[in-house]
Amino acid sequence: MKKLSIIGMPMDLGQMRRGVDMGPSAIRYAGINERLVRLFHSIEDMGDITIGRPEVTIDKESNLRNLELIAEKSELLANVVNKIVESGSFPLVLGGDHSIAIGTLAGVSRHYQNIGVIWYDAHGDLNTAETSPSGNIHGMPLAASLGLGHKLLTNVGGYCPKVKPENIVIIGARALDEGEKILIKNKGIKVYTMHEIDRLGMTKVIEEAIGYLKERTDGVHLSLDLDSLDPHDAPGVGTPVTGGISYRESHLAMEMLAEASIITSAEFVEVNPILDERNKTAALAVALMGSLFGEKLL
Ligand code: HAR
Ligand code: MN
Ligand code: MN
Ligand code: MN
Repeated sequence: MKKLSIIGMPMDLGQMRRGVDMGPSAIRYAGINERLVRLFHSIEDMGDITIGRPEVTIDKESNLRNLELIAEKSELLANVVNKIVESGSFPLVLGGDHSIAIGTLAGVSRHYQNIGVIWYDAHGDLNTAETSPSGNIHGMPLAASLGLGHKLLTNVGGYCPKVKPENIVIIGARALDEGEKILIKNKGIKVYTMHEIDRLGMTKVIEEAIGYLKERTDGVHLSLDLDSLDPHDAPGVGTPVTGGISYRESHLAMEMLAEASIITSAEFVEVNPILDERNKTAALAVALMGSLFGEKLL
C-alpha cells in the first residue's frame, strides 16, 4: 500500500523576498493531486502549517533574521512529518523557503539510524551565523541539520544532529560561499558541482550518488531547491543562479531515483509565484514529482 501525505509549509522567514510563502498554493494549483493520483494507492493533502504574518525580527546576538519564529514553526512541521512517517506514509513537503528543511529533517531523521540526504541545489545551505553573508536562515538548513550553528536551529525536534556529513550528496552547486567550501572540505561532504555534471553527465552523477548512498544509508531524503535548475527553466525562485541544471537532466535524475527506489521522503522548496512566469516553476516542480514517483513516458 503506497501512501503519500502532502504538507504545505508556507514559510518565507528564511530570506527577504516576499512571495515564497505562496509556493504550496502554486504547486497545488499546478495540479499535484491529478499528477500523482495514479502513482499512489492513497494521497492525503494535510493542508498547510500556519505561519501567519509575523513581524520581522533580528536576533541581537547572532544577527539571524527571524531565528525564534523559524525555530518555533520548524517544530510544528517536524511534528507533522514525524506522524506521517509513523503512519507508514511518504512525506512530501511543499515550501516555502529552504529553511523548512530544518523541520522536515527533524521529523524524518528520528526514524532512521543513517538517513541520507540528496541536496539538489545551486547553493550549499551550509552557512552558520559566523559564515553567512546575509543572516538569512534559508542559507543554513544543511549546516543546522549537521548540528552546526545556532542551538535553536540545531535542536529542533529535541535531538541533534539529524544527518552525518558522509551521508550527504549535494548536486548542482554553483554558488558556494567561502565558509561553505571550507566546511565541505573539512567534513568530506560529497558534492557534484555543475562542473562534475557537465563533465560526467547527469547519468553518471546519479548512478554514483545512488551507489554511494545505498552503501551507507537506510533511507534517503530528497531536498530539492528549484534554484538548482537553470533560471531559464525555473525563473520563479528568489536567488536564481545562471548555468544551472536543465529541465531534461532533472527529469532524468528523478527517473533514476524512482528506478532505484531509494527516496523515503522529499521536499520541493523556493518556488516563488510572484517572481514566476505563468506558474512555470510550480508546474516544473509537479512534473519532477511525477518522475520522482515513477511516472513513465510509455
Ligand atoms: N549562500 C547565500 C546565503 O547564505 C545564499 C543562499 C541562498 N539560498 C537559497 N537556498 N536559495 O539554497 O545567504
Ligand atoms: Mn537551498
Ligand atoms: Mn538554492
Ligand atoms: Mn533560492
